[in-house]
Parts: sequence; C-alpha cells; structure tokens
Amino acid sequence: MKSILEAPFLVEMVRTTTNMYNHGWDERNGGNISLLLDTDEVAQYLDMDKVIRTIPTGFTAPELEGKCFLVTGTGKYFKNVQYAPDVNLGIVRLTEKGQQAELLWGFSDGGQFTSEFPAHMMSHVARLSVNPENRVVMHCHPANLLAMTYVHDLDERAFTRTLWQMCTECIVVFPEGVNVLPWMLCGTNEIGEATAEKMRTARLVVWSQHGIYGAGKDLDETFGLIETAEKAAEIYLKIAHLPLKNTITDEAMHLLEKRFNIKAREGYLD
Ligand code: 2HA
Ligand code: ZN
Repeated sequence: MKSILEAPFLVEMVRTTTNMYNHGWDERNGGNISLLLDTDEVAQYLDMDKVIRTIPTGFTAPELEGKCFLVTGTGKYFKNVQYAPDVNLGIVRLTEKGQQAELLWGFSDGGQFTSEFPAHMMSHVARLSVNPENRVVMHCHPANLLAMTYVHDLDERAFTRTLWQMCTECIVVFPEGVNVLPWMLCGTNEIGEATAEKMRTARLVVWSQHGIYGAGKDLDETFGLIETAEKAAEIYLKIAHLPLKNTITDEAMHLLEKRFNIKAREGYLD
C-alpha cells in the first residue's frame, strides 16, 4: 500500500495550511479546513476496514453518509501541520447519518477534528446541493476582512459592492458576492446552520468580528477566493479614511460581466 504522506490530497493540504499560516490568516489554532475525498482514492492508501476510533459529531447529515474527509484538528496550529501531519490532521468517514465519524488515519495524539466541524459539514451539504463539484470548506482569520467588519455596514449588498469596487478582478472571481453573518458564538450547530444557509447563495461567508468561510472545488480555488476578498479589504482599509476621487463604476462592472462572461448577483449592480 502507498504511503498516505505522499497522497496528492495530503501534500496539497500540508502546503495549503503552511501557506495560510504564512499569510497571517491562522494565528495560534485559528482556522480549519475540510476536504471531501474520493473514497476509492483513499482506499489506495488506507485499509478502509480499520477504524482507529469512532467520534460522535453532535449533528445529523444523512447526505454525507459514507463520505470521507481530510480535516484539521481541534486546538492544532496550522504552523505545525507540515512538521507533524499525522498529529494535526485526520481522515474521518461519516456514518450513522453523519452522527458518527470513524477515524481512519491521523489525530495520532488522541485528538479530534476542528470545533467547527458542524459548520464545515453543513456547509459541504449546502455547497454540494448547488455544485456537485464542491470539495473544500476553509475557515481562517484574515486581518483586513476582519477589520472591515468593525467599520463597514454589514449589509451583504453594500459589503459586496465595496469589495468589488476595490480591485477590478473581484467581481470576476466572486460574481455571486459575499454573504455576511453577524457576530455569533462559534463552534456551535447554530452557527453551522447559519453558515450553511448563507453558503447556498455564495462561496464566501464572512463571520463578523471573527473571520471568513470559503468553499470551492479544490484547495487552490478556495484559497484564491479568500485571497482575493482579503486583498480587496486591504485596499478598502488603505483608502476608507481618504477622500474618494475615483471608483470602479457599475458601468465598468457591466463591461467586466461581458468581457469575462460572468453574471453579477441579481440586483447588486445598478
Ligand atoms: O479554533 O478558528 O473558529 C479555530 C477557529 C475557531
Ligand atoms: Zn475561527
């Protein structure tokens, strides 16, 4: 059997967590990622009959029955994933309508998946229902987006329009905009359900005064989404206190729609 440490999905996960840490998005144990795996691919690396232990999830998600996820561990630091992937990451298979998670690999110090597992799994269900290609849910704490939630109106249309206006490519990268949740207690099923509901209409969901959730078909796409929104928030914070002389007009945005064959969220452009 091949070594799991050489599996492309594991290598990519290690690179991504390292890169996110290096971007300053995941201080201490901040942030978490879940990646939906191809079960047949996992079987090339692991004995699928060998369950290390079973962990209750505290929620029900029948849509995910039998599915395997590579997920970051609770209390673990993204900074350390590259040095000890088997301690900081785990592969789990959901059973009993999603109420149980069978650990197939990892969390070798006795740990378990991220405290945000409900938000991740419920978001997977929501994204898969609108795009069967979705594989990734990613959460982190990028400073500029976070800062923006202290000074900007949290109305989703207004928040999205400001981001779109900060870099020409924003509307192309996330034409559906970003959805925004007010501050809520993290790690709960409630924030999980609220996040999943927001994930039905956008791949980016801001958690006010906390961070952001992204979803996408692979780690690169999801990272790129967050990276682009965070860049826009950075520009906003550089200019918000200065007299505005120019912007990207709605007319220009309509030209971008045509040029890149994308459609901005209904009602978000004038
Ligand atoms: O612990 O980011 O939201 C990691 C987190 C919780
Ligand atoms: Zn967080």
